[in-house]
Amino acid sequence: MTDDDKPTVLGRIKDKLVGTKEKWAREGRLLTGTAAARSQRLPPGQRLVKDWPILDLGLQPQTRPDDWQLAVDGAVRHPLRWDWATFRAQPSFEDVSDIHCVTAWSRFDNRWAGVSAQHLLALAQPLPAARHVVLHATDGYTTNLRIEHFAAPDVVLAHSWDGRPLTPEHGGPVRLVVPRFYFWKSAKWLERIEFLIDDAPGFWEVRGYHNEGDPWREQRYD
Ligand SMILES: Nc1nc2c(c(=O)[nH]1)N[C@H]1C(S)=C(S)[C@@H](COP(=O)(O)O)O[C@H]1N2
Ligand SMILES: [Mo]
Repeated sequence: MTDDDKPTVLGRIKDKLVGTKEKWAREGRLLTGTAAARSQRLPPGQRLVKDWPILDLGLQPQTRPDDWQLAVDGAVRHPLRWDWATFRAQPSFEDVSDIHCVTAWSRFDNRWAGVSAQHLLALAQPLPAARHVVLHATDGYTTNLRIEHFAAPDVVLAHSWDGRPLTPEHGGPVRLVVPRFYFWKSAKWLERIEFLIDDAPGFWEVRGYHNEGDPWREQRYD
């Protein structure tokens, strides 16, 4: 293949990894068949890790902060376009939360710093009819959330983890963090937040994964 063929982003992803994860969804792998109260810190079927695994489609964009932009558009009164300086000029927000990946690892006490989703919502002002959000990432990945879940007080557009800039492999310069759901909802390399009236399932949601992804209800697959 020559460079001129310009393979699409999704044509270069780890096909094997994607196939394996689709198979897990079909088989219902890891399901314990139990739900748990959120007061149980470790959701059913999860095991605690101390390191921080890296999971993605095999493309790790290396965007320098100076080249990064975030678009906020769709069903909003005030579309936004933030470059790095504008992003960093927003009120800063910190939150400590747990990670729960659908492949069964959980990691407690991650200290995120960035801009809160609530601040972004206050500026962008979604239209009353807007019910859904799609997160778009530089590697071609997408994932969807209901607007009220995006609006939760612990959702952060994170630029730092444990006091250090987010590394490229973990989604820097900016990733989303949505602690309430499995970690696939937390889009790395965030570049666009699209507000929608109708739902639009994302990369894993159209490949057998649950539309909502609540770990305590074991919403791994659809
Ligand atoms: N842009 C993008 N975001 C993504 C993914 C991805 O492939 N691309 N993978 C998701 C999945 S399945 C997980 S578990 C987490 C992994 O984040 P980490 O590599 O920082 O642990 O990122 C999520 N966000
Ligand atoms: Mo994941």
